[in-house]
Amino acid sequence: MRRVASAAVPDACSTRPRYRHRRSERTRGVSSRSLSSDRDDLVAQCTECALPNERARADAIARALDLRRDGYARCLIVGAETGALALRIASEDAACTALCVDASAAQLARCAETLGKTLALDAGEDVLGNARGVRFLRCDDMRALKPYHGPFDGVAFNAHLADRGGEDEARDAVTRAVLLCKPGARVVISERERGVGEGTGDGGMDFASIVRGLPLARVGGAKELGEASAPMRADDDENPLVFVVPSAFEIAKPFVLEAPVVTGFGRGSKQMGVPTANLDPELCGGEAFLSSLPLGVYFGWAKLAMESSWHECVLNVGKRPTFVDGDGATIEVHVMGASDAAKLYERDFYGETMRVEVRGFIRPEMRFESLPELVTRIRADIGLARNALASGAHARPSA
Ligand code: ADP
Ligand code: RBF
Ligand code: MG
Repeated sequence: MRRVASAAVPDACSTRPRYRHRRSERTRGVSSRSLSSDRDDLVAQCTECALPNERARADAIARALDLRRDGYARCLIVGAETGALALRIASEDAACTALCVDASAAQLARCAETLGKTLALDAGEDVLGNARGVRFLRCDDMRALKPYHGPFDGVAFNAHLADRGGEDEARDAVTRAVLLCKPGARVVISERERGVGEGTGDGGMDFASIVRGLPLARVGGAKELGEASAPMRADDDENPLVFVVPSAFEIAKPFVLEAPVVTGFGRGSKQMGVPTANLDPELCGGEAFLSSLPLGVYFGWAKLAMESSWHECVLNVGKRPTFVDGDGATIEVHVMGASDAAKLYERDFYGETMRVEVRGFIRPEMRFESLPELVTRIRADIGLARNALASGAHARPSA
């Protein structure tokens, strides 16, 4: 049923019971037909649609983002709310810019209005807060965010994840954000207090299970992939969950893969410019071993049985969700030359045995919207692998 703004406005939104509402003079008589979603409709009907503790939460998030650590920083705010967080970042961190995304255009407009009003803009500055380095983007799927929107030094999930769906959607959104981050970036998750009215709070989400397998380390915690962790809640307004994106992840137990090179899908060299030697999965420890590994991108050292020296490599252990080519797990190793231009092998080596010493994890496997996006990301993975291997922490095997 469509509601019009002249209908009775309830004291509280049906979806956001903790929010306080007051009918706006501005929106009286405006038909919801001119608004693009139910959420917009709700936002447009009230002028004081704010959580009582939004300001305290914004302060806690801004502290946790620690954006000033390198002087200049760019951050992503997911969930505009009524603008307290954007305002905090725009007004206090002069060297920080933010991209603020929300599914609701009306919510973004509310946020922009807060910025415009509260910053007491000088003549010439525009009311959308753009002059203060905050940009707005309506977006209800994090996949719409492209690499050129980042890379980010910080991402804040601002009371947003629980509203948007279940744990799978939350994991997808966090994964997407992590992929747009620079190494060292902070990822901060803050949800509304749990259990106060239907549709509010983090709905019982366990963020430990949502971030498991993602390249994220709890700030101050161990830097190890898949570390066992107690359930984590994100619904304490003044204590959001804080993670850091490591440049590469330590893995608890480095492992070795050794198997003959088999033919793959014929795509790596020709379509992507990244040849991948596919190792026979049957001979790589079998299904039980492969299914115990987090699917994703790893780095390490590789060599053919007949070679005497080891080469840097990146590998994907996964099911290639970007393509429809069956969902069996494959192990694909791209052996890196001294530079991208220098070709390491001028030949194919199908049937030869390759040994890979896997040293670290870079990121989980993702479905990309297009082949160029996947290739761009693989190039970034190669750069991260080079840095990690050059750091000296992962010495070249001796023999
Ligand atoms: P396929 O789909 O059959 O795996 P690719 O297009 O992925 O074919 O190319 C991979 C093949 O290219 C490898 O099996 C190997 O024989 C050869 N190759 C040449 N240089 C490299 C390299 N640097 N890394 C991986 N494979 C390479
Ligand atoms: N395929 C995906 O669908 N998603 C990925 O995130 C992904 N990451 C990869 C990362 C690296 C470093 C490499 C070498 C491959 C990756 N692939 C990924 C696999 C890719 O789709 C595959 O190599 C080609 O389709 C050729 O089979
Ligand atoms: Mg291949």
